[in-house]
Amino acid sequence: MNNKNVYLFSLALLTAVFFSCKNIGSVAPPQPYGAIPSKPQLDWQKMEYYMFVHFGPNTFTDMEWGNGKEDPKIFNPSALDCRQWAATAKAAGMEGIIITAKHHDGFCLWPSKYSTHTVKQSPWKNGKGDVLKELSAACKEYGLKFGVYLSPWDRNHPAYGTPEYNQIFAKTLSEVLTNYGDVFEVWFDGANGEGPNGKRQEYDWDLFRSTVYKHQPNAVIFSDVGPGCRWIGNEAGFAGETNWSRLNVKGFEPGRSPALDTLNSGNRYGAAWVPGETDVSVRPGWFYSKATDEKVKSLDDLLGIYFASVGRNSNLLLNVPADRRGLIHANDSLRLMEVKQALDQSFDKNLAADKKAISKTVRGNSKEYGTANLLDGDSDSYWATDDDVLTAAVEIDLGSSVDVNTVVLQEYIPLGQRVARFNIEVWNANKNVWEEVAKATTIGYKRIIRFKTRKTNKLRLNILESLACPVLNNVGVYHLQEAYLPKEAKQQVVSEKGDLIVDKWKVLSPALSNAAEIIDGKGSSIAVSFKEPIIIDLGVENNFKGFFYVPENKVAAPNITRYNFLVSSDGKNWKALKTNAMFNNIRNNPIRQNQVFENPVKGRYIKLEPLELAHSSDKYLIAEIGLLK
Ligand code: FUL
Repeated sequence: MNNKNVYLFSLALLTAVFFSCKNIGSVAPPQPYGAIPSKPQLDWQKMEYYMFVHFGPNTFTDMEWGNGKEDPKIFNPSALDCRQWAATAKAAGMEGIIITAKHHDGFCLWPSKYSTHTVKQSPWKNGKGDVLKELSAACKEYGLKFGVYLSPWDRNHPAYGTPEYNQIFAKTLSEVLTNYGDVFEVWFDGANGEGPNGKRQEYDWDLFRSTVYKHQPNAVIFSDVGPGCRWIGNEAGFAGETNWSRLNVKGFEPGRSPALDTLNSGNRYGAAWVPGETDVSVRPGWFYSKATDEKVKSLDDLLGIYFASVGRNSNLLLNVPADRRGLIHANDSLRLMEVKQALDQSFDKNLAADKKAISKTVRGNSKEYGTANLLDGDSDSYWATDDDVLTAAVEIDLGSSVDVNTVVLQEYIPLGQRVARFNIEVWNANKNVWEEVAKATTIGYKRIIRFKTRKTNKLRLNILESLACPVLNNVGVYHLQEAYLPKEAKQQVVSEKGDLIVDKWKVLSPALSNAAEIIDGKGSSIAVSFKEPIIIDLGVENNFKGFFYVPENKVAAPNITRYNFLVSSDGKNWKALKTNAMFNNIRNNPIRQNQVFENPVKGRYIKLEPLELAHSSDKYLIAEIGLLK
């Protein structure tokens, strides 16, 4: 070998040694822990916030649940423009739109071959319109994902309640899933009531699910129990403080789900990955009604919902109903823009970005898993500890003393959800001590923790309990405006403009000492024996056009679902104004129910007889009853 060759040979040798050493030194990544998300579930989780649009015959009848007997002629939006919906969703910072392609009334927003109760039978666009076509095109144009809600419960279809209906529903699904491009989520409503022939359907869920995957293998299927994502257990907009993305689904079906608090919190050791989705409406009901134009949720309420859903490891599906014109009403879109602005202001500046994070526990002492990964804005790089290290601390040096009140944490969920308990401390430089400002349980894909504003130059995250070595990909530190911090809970006010004054009223039944509370205008409820009706003496004859019932504001509480309502002039002879009537969707969305009679009535005594409760019990709950002027 000449000198040059010796030189080259040594170089090659050195390089080989260098690379093999690096291999020896390289540290294996953590193994996945428990159930983990599929690729579509991961992509779905990153969407975080998207729009629900309830639209259909109910928009034109002010109903929450249509009975399927509505004349399709009532469906006639005067200025339908799905591009306006898409533009609104986009400007609101949302990632997609899910449309009620078919609600419980059975009406199809596309010209389905398998039904005679569709847009084709409506006067809209002379029966040539197709809302799904317009919306899917608009979503594409605005870079939004498109999703569909389909209710298997069909109060119109003549085959409903027979085995044949399952086949029809599968074909209906196929139409929706093959004609409008990619569908990111298929939303199966678990509600199951009687159809036109008085029978309930035994759903063939296996058939429905396989039909979805056949046509849209990447779709995430929503239902009470997944398999793609699960209902969060309420329609009020909050995930559990503890929220695991795992769930035990064996033995359950949509409509036959685990307990609501299980849906709300998931199962710590659940066998399947079924992350939560929080669905809630921007208005009190799911469908548009002029009566709720002034009842669009406040910015405070919506931020509360955002932090209790996206901030608690859940996606947020916010319903913004289209109105009778076929447009999103200005009151709703303005509020959405306020929310967007508040979120932008809040998360514009990460005080930890490019600052320093330090931990004594880094996996294999390797840079690959170092704390810098927490602050680099890259969701695929993460900090992890050694397999046997289940508690750990990370200190964030903010460089100088600044106001802080919010911390965003994210686990690297491709490897599962692990952290079960943690706290956050800030450094008190005057006292030379760490002080706890917040503690919580799960993190998951994203956790946002807000606390009272503190001035500090250092924060510490302590992982206090983890089911396997913690693996986090992001820590953000923020200073939100005081207005965006948590508020004290407000007392529920239940009276409204248009209610009759209760001055001379007397509760004759139930004979309970606290019975007067049901006409005091406050939200707290009393429990009444199922056998006892509500009877009220108005003192004098009154004219009224309807009544309202305020239930206990808790999902599946023993509120009244079916009732009779009667009126009398003498308290002896009663006339029924509503017989075996239903409070629609009161189980899942227990809000004030206004019931209007066919014609205005006159009377001095009113009676509400409960016939069925949302939850079997010998007592029912009532917060308030009153009359509509
Ligand atoms: C519920 C339905 O009964 C409501 O009408 C609404 O569509 C809500 C999103 O799901 O189960």
